[in-house]
Amino acid sequence: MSVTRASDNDNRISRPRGFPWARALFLAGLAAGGNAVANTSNGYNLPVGVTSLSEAIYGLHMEVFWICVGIAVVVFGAMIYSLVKFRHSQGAVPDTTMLHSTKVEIIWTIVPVVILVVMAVPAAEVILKMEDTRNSELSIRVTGYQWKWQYQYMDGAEGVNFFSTLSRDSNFARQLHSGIDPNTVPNYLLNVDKPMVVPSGTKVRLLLTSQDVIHAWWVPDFGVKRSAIPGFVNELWFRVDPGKEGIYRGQCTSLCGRDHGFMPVVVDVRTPEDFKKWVEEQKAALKQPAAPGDGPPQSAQVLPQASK
Ligand SMILES: [Cu+2]
Repeated sequence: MSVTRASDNDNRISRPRGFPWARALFLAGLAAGGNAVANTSNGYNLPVGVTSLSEAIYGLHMEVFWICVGIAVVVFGAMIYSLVKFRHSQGAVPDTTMLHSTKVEIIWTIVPVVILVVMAVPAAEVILKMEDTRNSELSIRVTGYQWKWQYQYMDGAEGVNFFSTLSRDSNFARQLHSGIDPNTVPNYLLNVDKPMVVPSGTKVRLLLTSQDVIHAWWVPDFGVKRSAIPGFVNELWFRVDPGKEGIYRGQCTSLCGRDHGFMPVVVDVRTPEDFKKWVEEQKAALKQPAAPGDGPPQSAQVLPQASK
């Protein structure tokens, strides 16, 4: 009942929107073979991503970036102009009339306050949006283990439950003295046996926790990253834009032990119709009676002991 499709969907990589040069850099990156990460980053900036959240974060980032550029131009412009125009060799005499000028002090207090408020308002809006997990249409419980992820579906996909571990080819290649060149392994250390499958255009809520140490679930293209902490349930949400179906990759981003680098996150985004089909396949597989001597069906997976 293998449903792993990660490798045959790899050509569905989203491209960056926006400036033509960003696209050119992205394509140059592909041509240079730097296609290890299927994301929308051009390598020089944050990825725009494929969710409304990631787009809002990117927009905020660029807004603040341009404000900083404006400040730099004004400050360094005034500085360089003063250095050149009033240099000692031109007979410049220090002007002492502006010492303790109340007018100047008021201006250089008010201007930064206005700039900070201008930045704080959109930042607060984005943060509130990120935290708003209400009205989600699909919830998935995500549990971190040393060193794998477990995905337990709720709502319409209740009962679907599986582990997602590093793909076998990456796992072979990573062993000491394996003799396998990692460059020959597609999506080396960024591929799993069973990716999380979610529908596009749907508000998906993840409930994150952990069974051992602190892990963190991160998919840059979704604009989400959150810690999975034992004894706590953290929430995050994302809604992938319709038309952006494909494979998206991320990693555990909390230093969680020896194999921290070997528990990637892979999300397979499908259209709602394809997702429904996938859920039905999974549920049908759950109902299949186990062959004699087969042990428990795969659905009734026993939680693994954390390996030492
Ligand atoms: Cu981890």
